[in-house]
Amino acid sequence: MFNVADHFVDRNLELGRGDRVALYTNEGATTYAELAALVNRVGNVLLELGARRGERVLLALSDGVEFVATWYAAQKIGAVTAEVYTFLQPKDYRYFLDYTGASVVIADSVTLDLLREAGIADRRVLVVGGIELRDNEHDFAAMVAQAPDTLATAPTTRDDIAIWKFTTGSTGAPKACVHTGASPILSHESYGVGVLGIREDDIVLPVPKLFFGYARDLAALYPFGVGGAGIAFPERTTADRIFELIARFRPTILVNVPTLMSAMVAHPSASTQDLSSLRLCTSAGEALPAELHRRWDELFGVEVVDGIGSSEAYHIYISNRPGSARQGSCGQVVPGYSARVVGEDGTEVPAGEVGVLEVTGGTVALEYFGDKEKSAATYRGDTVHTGDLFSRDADGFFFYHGRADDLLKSGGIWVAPSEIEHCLIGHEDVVECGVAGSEVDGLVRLSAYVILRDGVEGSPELATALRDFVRARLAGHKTPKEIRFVTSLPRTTNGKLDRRALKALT
Ligand code: 3SK
Repeated sequence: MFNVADHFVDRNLELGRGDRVALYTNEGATTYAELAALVNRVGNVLLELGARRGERVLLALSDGVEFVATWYAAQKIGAVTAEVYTFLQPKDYRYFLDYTGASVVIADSVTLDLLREAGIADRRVLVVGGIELRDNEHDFAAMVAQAPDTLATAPTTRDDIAIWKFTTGSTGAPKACVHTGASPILSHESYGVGVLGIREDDIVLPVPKLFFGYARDLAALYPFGVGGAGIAFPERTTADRIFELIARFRPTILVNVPTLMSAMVAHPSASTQDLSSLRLCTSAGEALPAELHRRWDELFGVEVVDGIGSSEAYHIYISNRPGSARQGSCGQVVPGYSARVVGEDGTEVPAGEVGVLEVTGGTVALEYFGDKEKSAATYRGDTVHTGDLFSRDADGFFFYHGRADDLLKSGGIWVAPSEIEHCLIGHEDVVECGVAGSEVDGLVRLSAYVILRDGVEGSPELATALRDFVRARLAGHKTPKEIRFVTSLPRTTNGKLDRRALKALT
């Protein structure tokens, strides 16, 4: 028998860790004993509502103890967890309701009205947060209070489908990468313990929300695998909020993304913040520009462990190692994985040459649910064809060169927009940027969309200075023709730059 909830929650009770804190939230601390009992109660409620082994349970829920307990409860009854962003439009929720076919949905005050608008009268909805309910809706607190706090684990195996992880959908509708329960357990061992050295005294603060697997696993699975703790907070993440949470909870690991790292570095109070509780900060989701990494090191002195992962491969498969991180590189292959950089003919290219990355490992998804063609093009057994352009040096360090399908031809030569973005972010006034190409008279014209540091005004002079900055550092054809100053950039629900939406702006 093999069950994710047994492994990450109940095992802590068997190991005598019942009184240790598993989760910190705005409401206080939850111990492993309290969490295990809550998981059992919620599991009984899910069964009462009709959720069954092998069926999807859809979580449209803000971060907090209810999210974590419901996620594990669904695992414990052998259901399949599928979680979505809480700030979607009704039409997006409609898509996820249809695609998952979930008969039980968990909602809260943020998502309930949007789900109602999407149409959930035919589903059973468990609602967190004391809201006036309709016939098919059930109050989480009331049902949980009357449910038994013991629950037998469903007799699942390593090969049972347990987790759906959604792709970000920047190129088409989001698809679910279908994973068995073995994926988080293998990734916890290889990346959580093997690379980060996660341990019992760690407290993990995630910057992205828990619906994003990168954050959920690092804050609510991998610490639990060693008796450590995570932090979950429902508010939108800002640099201010992260500084406040660091001061309040004194976390040891910050699970970060480059956009928030940039916002933290550019924050007016950055130089006076006390980040001394942190032993490391992970970066993933997008490539970390070397210049941002350098500025972070200079300002905060908290070691950054940059890596690359994906929903297709479950989690991070290439990463720097604490103590030997290289700025500008995503690091080396995580134990348990192998990676090849291949050319168009599918054979490995020599060190230093750019090709497409293929990753092999035991956590690679079985398929994209409902998409045979895309699955066949992406997965071959335990290998995933990532579509990411990489080179590898003689020491086995990998360097990101953008996505193969993002390349633009400027001046007749292929250009990766991410290279220009990483260059621009090196300018002291730039906090975030995105580069897109549009066709003008059959030629590609590069436009850079730039968010400036607080207090700096966009002007024609600054635009010229930014173009000169790029021209001085990269080949001439990589200099954007125009610079547009903006206050926000289109992002996918996982916070990645939405290149399709950016292109639509040009
Ligand atoms: O970057 C991603 O898409 C990702 C997805 C799942 C787990 C980890 C990461 C970094």
